[in-house]
Amino acid sequence: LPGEAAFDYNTISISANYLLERTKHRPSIGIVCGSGLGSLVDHLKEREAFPYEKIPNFPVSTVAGHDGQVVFGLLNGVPVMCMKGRFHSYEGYPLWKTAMPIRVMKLVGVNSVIVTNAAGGINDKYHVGDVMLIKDHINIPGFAGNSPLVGKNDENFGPRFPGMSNAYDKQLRQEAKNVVKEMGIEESVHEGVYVMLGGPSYETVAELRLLRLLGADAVGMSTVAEVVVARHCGMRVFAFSLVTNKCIMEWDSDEEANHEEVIAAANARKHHLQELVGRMAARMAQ
Ligand code: R1P
Repeated sequence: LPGEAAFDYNTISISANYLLERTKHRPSIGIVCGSGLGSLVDHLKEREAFPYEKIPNFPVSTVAGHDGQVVFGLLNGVPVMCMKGRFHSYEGYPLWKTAMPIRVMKLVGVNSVIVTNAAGGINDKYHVGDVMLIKDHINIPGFAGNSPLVGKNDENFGPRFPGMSNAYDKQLRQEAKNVVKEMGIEESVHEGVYVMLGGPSYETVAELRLLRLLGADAVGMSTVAEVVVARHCGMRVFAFSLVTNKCIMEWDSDEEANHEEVIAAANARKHHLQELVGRMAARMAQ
């Protein structure tokens, strides 16, 4: 329920301990897979998967393209903990619950996260299949007092008033630009600002024009709550959006955004993204 109080440290420890007792891996890197991006973690070695339904206190995934498993394994030899399926507030979850897996990651021992999403491209230089390294976000639900940190602050995780001006680690963004160069995909990679809306309806043309005026380059319905919670508990964050559709910025267009095109675009780019994530995980582990 939207007003429900966030789980406390002990309740989240129960979820983390369930996993720690069952996996041999001890990852310091967490990965959140966006819509259609679950295949990012399909090639892990020594893979161990735990369905969300089995993990105590865990929410369940209800959206197509989000499987619903915590997956541990080795990515380029680096132990990682992955959310193959994320939660969104439009599924009926309060924001703290959509971001709760980040706290579970923290208690498992994760200190850096890679957060991915499928997003609509607002910036007219962006094309379907492009990647946007996220350099900042605009937290629209936060403007109205809807934050995953609302409620009693748990000092075990972090301070009452966490800073957000360096939410997207500068050094990791620089590393990502180096990786992108090595991969030879600079032409289709940008750096920009992600804006979060509640969804689940896609944006109107007037809303998209407003978001463009505000300085947003890509729009989606996730990521920000996870990043706020990760920063609150002191994790380093690297995040990117895959542009899965171009936002319709003109009135009376015959086109309309749909989730099928989002999944298809994600699927088409999965190999590049697997490589990007793999190379970043290797660098983040150093
Ligand atoms: C819309 O097609 C869905 O795709 C994106 C939006 O946020 C929305 O949930 O999913 P992820 O942000 O989980 O990638």
